[in-house]
Amino acid sequence: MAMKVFAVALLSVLMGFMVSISDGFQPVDCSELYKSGETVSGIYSIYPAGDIPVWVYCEMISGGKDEDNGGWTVIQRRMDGSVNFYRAWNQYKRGFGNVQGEYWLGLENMYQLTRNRNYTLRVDLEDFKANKVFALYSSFSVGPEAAGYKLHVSGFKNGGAGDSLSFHNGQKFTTLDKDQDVRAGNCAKLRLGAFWYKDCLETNPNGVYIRGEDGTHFAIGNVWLKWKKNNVGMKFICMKIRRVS
Ligand SMILES: [Ca+2]
Repeated sequence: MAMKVFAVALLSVLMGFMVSISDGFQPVDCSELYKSGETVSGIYSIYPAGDIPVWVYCEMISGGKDEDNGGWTVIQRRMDGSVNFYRAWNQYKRGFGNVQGEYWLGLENMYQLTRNRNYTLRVDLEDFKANKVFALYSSFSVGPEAAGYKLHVSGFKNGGAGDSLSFHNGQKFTTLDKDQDVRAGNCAKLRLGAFWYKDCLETNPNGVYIRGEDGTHFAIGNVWLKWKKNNVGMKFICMKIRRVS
């Protein structure tokens, strides 16, 4: 089963690659793929910065009014704890993980995507009791590395999750080996993740996959405080962006 899934994924990646070679189409993101007629969710190659392809998961499903149309580029996803997210700066800069499952797209890719284009951000959350909520932000961008890959997020619209991200607006990105937060210590080390930490957090999407409620340590899980307490880890958390046309 796993081999089959892998083979199908590999095939789809190769096909996507061949298609992009054969017709010269180099989509910047999943929004462009969607507009070009791709309506099946899955793995595609995009070109955030020109010629170098990057594999991403595209959510192409159009449906409910909250989803609007498809064309979402997944920039972060946790779903089973299979990938270690406690990583150093270069990993968070370049991206890591498995685009079929858990991954981080990379700060440089996020910067390249959003530097001259307008994006909406949607954060999907699910707890271990199958409750699903989301938060929408009408504007999302990441600044250049020279300025610390600052987060710019605004225009919150509630989908039941509450707003745990505006707290992080304007913050630089902090990893275990690069402290750019405003706390005396390093929030990545204190909260075992990497994020646009402040002092330190209202959400910790890249924290430890603690599988629900666990009060052993303070706020180290992949938590979202405006929905659940700081000791409740999400079953599913996904950050995805879509072009505003
Ligand atoms: Ca600090």
